Amino acid sequence: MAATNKELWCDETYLGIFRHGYRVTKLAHAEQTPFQKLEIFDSDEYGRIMTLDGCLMTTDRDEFVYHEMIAHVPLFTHPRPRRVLVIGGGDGGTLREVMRHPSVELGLLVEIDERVVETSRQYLPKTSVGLSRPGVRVQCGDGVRFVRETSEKFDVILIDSTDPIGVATPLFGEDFYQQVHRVLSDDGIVVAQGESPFFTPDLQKKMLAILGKFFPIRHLYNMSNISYPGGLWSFLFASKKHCPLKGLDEKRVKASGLSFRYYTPALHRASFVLPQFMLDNCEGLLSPVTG
Ligand code: SPD
Repeated sequence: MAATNKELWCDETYLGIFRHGYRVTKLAHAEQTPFQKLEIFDSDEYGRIMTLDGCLMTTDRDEFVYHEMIAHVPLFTHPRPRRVLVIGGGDGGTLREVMRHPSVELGLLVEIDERVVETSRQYLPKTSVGLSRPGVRVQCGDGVRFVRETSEKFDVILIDSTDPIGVATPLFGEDFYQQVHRVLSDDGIVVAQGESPFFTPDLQKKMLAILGKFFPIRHLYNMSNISYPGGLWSFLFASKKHCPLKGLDEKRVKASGLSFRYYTPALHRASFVLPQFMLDNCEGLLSPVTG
């Protein structure tokens, strides 16, 4: 946090090459957990803000963008998602969206840092409400170890991780995705937060190459928010059977009666249409967009 002319700012420096900041009114909470530095800021414009190791995770103002897009794109692609696993996502926002789907019977959250869950419950009520929905199980532990050891199967797995530094690094590795593939049902789908197409093109290529070892269908899709460096942000999508465009049934979205602030079926489709620089970067690694 920086103080300039009596203004307080919460700044994020991303990869040591890009800095952005929010004017805040106070540092509401700060602690070093066993895994990372956890801070909560109050602000007039953005509501509560949570950072982990100085990386901005979520703000009250625009959390809906990320949480709707990580959840509804795969859940409306899968014809009947019943069992959903969220790795990370201790703030509860992803689960909040997952549990709105009437077919979902289990939403299991495996978050390594219990303090993220507890602090979110205390400071981010609007987001963490997802942690208390019927059908939710919250397990604090290592997601890598969980997928290695579990005998449970899931229809959809969502990797709602922090950036690939520190504690989240193994969630961007091949061994992890081999296990994710093993615990997915025969028509399962995995979506992971996929970082910035502007700043981390090599990471996106590396991740698609890993997914290509296990999954016949691989895509990137984009969203745009205020909070993540550069605004444009990607998700990795990999599937054993269902294509994110052919699988989307707009009548089902309508019949669900769910209302959204960012997601629409048209946006679901459009988010898979990538700018030329991303297509060039990922040439040969993406499945064709059809449907
Ligand atoms: N650069 C930020 C990427 C963080 C993605 N996860 C955010 C957690 C919100 N549930």
